[in-house]
This record gives sequence, structure tokens and C-alpha cells, in this order.
Amino acid sequence: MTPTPRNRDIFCDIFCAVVDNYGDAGVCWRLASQLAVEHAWRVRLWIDDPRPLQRLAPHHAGGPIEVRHWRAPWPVVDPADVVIEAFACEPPAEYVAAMARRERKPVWINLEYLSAEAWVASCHGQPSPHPRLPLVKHFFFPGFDAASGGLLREADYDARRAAFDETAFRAEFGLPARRADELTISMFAYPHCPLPELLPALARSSRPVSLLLPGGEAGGANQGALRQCPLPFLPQRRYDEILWASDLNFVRGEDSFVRAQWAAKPFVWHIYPQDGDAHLVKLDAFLDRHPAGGLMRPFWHAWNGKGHLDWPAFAGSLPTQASAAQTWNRALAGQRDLASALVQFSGERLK
Ligand code: TRH
Repeated sequence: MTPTPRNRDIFCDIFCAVVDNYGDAGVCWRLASQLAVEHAWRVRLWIDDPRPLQRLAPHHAGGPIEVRHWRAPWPVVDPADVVIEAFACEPPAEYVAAMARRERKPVWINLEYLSAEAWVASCHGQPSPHPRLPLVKHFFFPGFDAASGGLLREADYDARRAAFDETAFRAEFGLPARRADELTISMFAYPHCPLPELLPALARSSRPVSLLLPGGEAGGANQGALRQCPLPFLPQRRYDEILWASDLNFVRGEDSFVRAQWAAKPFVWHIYPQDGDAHLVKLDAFLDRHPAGGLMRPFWHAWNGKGHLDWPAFAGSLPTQASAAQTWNRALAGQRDLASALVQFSGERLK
């Protein structure tokens, strides 16, 4: 994608505080990559725990994004034109003070967590004046409709998918060739997921099942119809290939949850757990939007700890889910992607 010339002189700082797992770094890395590659921004990523990047982007050192370890003491640096704090992580006070001293005040964005809940529309893009300094922070919400900031999706996604060769992928990772009528499932969930309850049901399946287990955990024993296939933790740019090679994708958190929707296959979301079951409200808000949400709901609830896993009933609805997944993907892919929306949002506010 040829970046527009005016973007070449935009300098952006992204601040990322790693809470746990991979998603904080995963979302920031994906956004930073699009801003640098597709929009030709100069991007500096400040991350307080660089370890997730060693798995997500093992060769980032040679790339266009400047990665800095965010730690004390804070170095004296010039603040950027656009400052993005991911998930309300609060940049260092010294940096915010330097922002306030700039003649051209930076565009300050708080990139929020993804939610399908209706209230997002009323909060997206809202300004929040700093209580003491001449700065304004804007709330930027990802989302599933035009009233939000949209979803992260690379401009070359379709081309990469079109070039994908499942046979070569399976051979590269020593996966057995796909058997006739095989159901290939990818599994990426939190440790507390009810996988021990699901495995026997898969073993009793009338179709052969291959369970792809990315992330390096050893797979269990093959039993009945079930074959367990461990995979390494793939670099983020290749994670999509696991989803493309599968017929059903178990995903979690935020970034893999979005990637499963771009893969346009049936999927199951293990939502990041929150106190007081607040995560179930978010789960249902998404299911309420999805064209096959009613079909998916009982199994999604059970996968998230509420109710009984009825694998045969869920497996029986996969053909209908597959059609709905295509419809949902088309609707989402027709919307402006998050990085493009953020570039426009910033451009309108850069003095
Ligand atoms: O790892 P996560 O559980 O991260 C979570 C969520 O982001 C959650 O919203 C946040 O509150 C919490 O962290 C702190 O799930 P997520 O979001 O899917 O991020 C996983 C990343 O890892 C994603 O970018 C996909 C990537 N990945 C690979 O690159 N290769 C792999 O092999 C696998 C399994 C994942």
C-alpha cells in the first residue's frame, strides 16, 4: 500500500503495559505495524515487558518499529505528534509534562479494550481535558460498527490468505495430511477452560478430528477419532495460518478473537475472565450481534464456565455457523479498519 506523502512526517509513540498473556503486546504490535508499514508513520513502541514480543515478533529488531523498554528512570525524549496509550496504561508523568510543553500539542489517544456493548458508540472519540495541563485525551474504542473505531485488519490480509497453501503448511509443521471428512480444530484458550471435558466428546466423534495445539504445550494421547497435534507458538504474522488451516477455531482474549472473525470460520471465544462475571455481559453482547449468536450461545456459555458442553449439538450446527461466519466476515471487512480510522482521527486533530 503506498502511504500518502503527508503521513511520512507523522511521529507516533505507543505505550504498552503488559498485564499478562500476549494480547496487550499483540494488539499494540499489530497496530504499530500497520501505522508504520501502511501509513508510513514513524512509530516508537514503549513496552514495559518486551518478553511477549520475543514470541510475537522475534525479528522485530530489524523492522521499521523502534521498540524501547519502558522502565525507570524515564529518559528525556521529545514527545511525539500522536501519543497512543493502550488500555489506559498512563504514560510517564515526565512524558506527559513534556507533551504539555510542546507548542503543537500532541494528539493523545487512549486505545480502549474491544467490546461489542452498545455503550461504546456513545464513548468512542470523546475528549477528556487534562485536569491541570493544556492537553486533551481522546477515547478511541475498537468495535464492530461504524460508530466505533473498527477492528485491526491489515491491507494485505486477503492477498496473504489467497496465497495460503494448507498442504504446505501441514507439511512444514509435520501435521498429518487432512483425512477424508476430517474436522480440524485449533485450540487457543486459558488454562481453566473445560478442555478435559471436551476431549472425550471429540474422541467419540463420528468424524476424524485433528486438534491443533499452538503454543508449544505437549498434546495428549490420541484416542478414538481424536488426534492431538502440538504446534509451536507461531510469530503473530503466521498465527492466521493456523486459523485458515482449521474448520473450527477456539480463540481467546481480544486479538485472536478478532483474527477468528477474519478467518470466517466457526469459532468459540474464551473471554478474558473478569470479576463478578462482567465478562459474560461482554460475551452476550457479541453473541447478540452475530448472525449465528443464538446457535453459538449455549456452547460459548459452557466454554466460559456456565452450563454443560453439548459437543454433538454444537458440531451439528457447524454448517449453519460456517455460512453465518462468512456473512459476518463480509459485513466487518466492509468497514474501515482501526488503523485507518485512527490515522484520520489524528489527522483531523493535528494542529
Ligand atoms: O494472550 P491473550 O489472552 O491476551 C489477553 C487479551 O488481550 C485480553 O484482552 C487482555 O486483557 C489480557 O491479555 C491482558 O489473548 P489475545 O488477545 O488473543 O492475544 C494473543 C496474541 O498471541 C494474539 O496476537 C495472537 C498471538 N498468537 C501468536 O502470535 N502465535 C500463536 O501461536 C498464538 C497461539 C497466539
